[in-house]
Order: sequence, then structure tokens, then C-alpha cells
Amino acid sequence: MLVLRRLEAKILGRSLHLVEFAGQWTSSERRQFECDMRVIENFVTPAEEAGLLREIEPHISRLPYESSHWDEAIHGYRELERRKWSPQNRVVLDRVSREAFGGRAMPFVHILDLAEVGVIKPHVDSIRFCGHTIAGISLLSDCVMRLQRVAKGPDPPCQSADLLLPRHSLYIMRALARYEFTHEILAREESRFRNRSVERRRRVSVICRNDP
Ligand SMILES: O=C(O)CCC(=O)C(=O)O
Repeated sequence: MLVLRRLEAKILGRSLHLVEFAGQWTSSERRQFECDMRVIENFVTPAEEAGLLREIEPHISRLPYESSHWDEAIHGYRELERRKWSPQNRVVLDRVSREAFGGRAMPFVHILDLAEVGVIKPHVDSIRFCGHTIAGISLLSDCVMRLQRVAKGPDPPCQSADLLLPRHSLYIMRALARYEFTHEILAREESRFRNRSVERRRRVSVICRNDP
């Protein structure tokens, strides 16, 4: 049974070993979640990572790290948006657009630089600014992203999942995972996955979205 699940996951491009479920999930809920929250390892090569950073660093390194975002969701970060890219980096971003958005990503790409001590707290991206899909490439560091079902009513949420996002990977969060779960990037000292600590250093994410 497990072998069949792994084979099915491989065919569908899912990485089951990068997700750890907590709380009460039925197998069909897990399966739906795995469709809506994919992690693709080695989506970019080390050379592509270096190419993206060469274009990002001169702009982002001029900005100071900020201590809190307007909605208090992020600490220890700096960010920018970029529309124009070198032809070499455009190839990578077009690949994200094809893989996650059927070629219809928004032209603006969000770059989020999270300091080693930075943290992204649980939040759901506003439906005013972002459509049904969010896709992000992780550069420079691994990290753990936690998704937790949004509580409906007085009871605390009973479903969560930790995703290991390896450096060079792409995550694609859509539909159920995007709307029904908060997402957060765990602080360095809380970054554990399957009982192992994950060394979280400075991380730069390159995030594409589609129109609301
Ligand atoms: O850095 C990431 O990949 C996550 C960013 C995030 O939480 C967001 O932009 O809403």
C-alpha cells in the first residue's frame, strides 16, 4: 500500500517525505492536501540560484532588515518586487509560471529576504492581492513551513502539517492549502522536522502569485 502511495506520489510529482502531518486527518484529506501543497525538490540548480541572487542582491542589500510587517506577520525581513529580469532568470521564472500557474502568473515577483533571526508568523495571504495559487523558490537555506487549519468556531484547529522546504525547492500552495490553512516559516530555534533540527540561515524566497 505504502509502495503504491509512493509510486502515485512520484508520478504526480509530490514529495511525501517532505510533509509531516499532525492532528486528525483522514486519508482522503491528506491526499487532497498533498495535491494542493506540493514541494518540488531541486527546482533550481546551484547556478540558477547564483544567477537569481546576482540580480537580487544589489537591490535588496541596500534595504535594512525591518522588525515588523504592517500586519505583524513578519519579523526580521526585507522585501522588494521586481518585474524585469535578465533573460537567464526569466527562463527560471517562466518555468515557475508554467509549473504552478499554467503560464498565467502575475508579472510582479515578490522577493522576501528573511534574516537568520527572522520569522513569518501564521497568516493567510489576503484575497484582495492574491489569487488561488502561491509558488515560492527557496534560496540560500532550508526551512520549515507550517500549515495549520484555520479555526472555525471556538475549538482550536486540529489539523496541521509541517513541510520541509529544502534550499533550491519550489513549493506550490493552492486552493485548500492556500485558503483553509494559515502558513508560517518557523523561527530558527523552532525549525525541526521529523524530530531533527533544520539549520535555518538567512533565506531568500522568490514568490510568484496569480491575480485574485
Ligand atoms: O517566504 C516564503 O516562502 C513565504 C512567504 C509568505 O508567507 C507570504 O508571502 O505570504
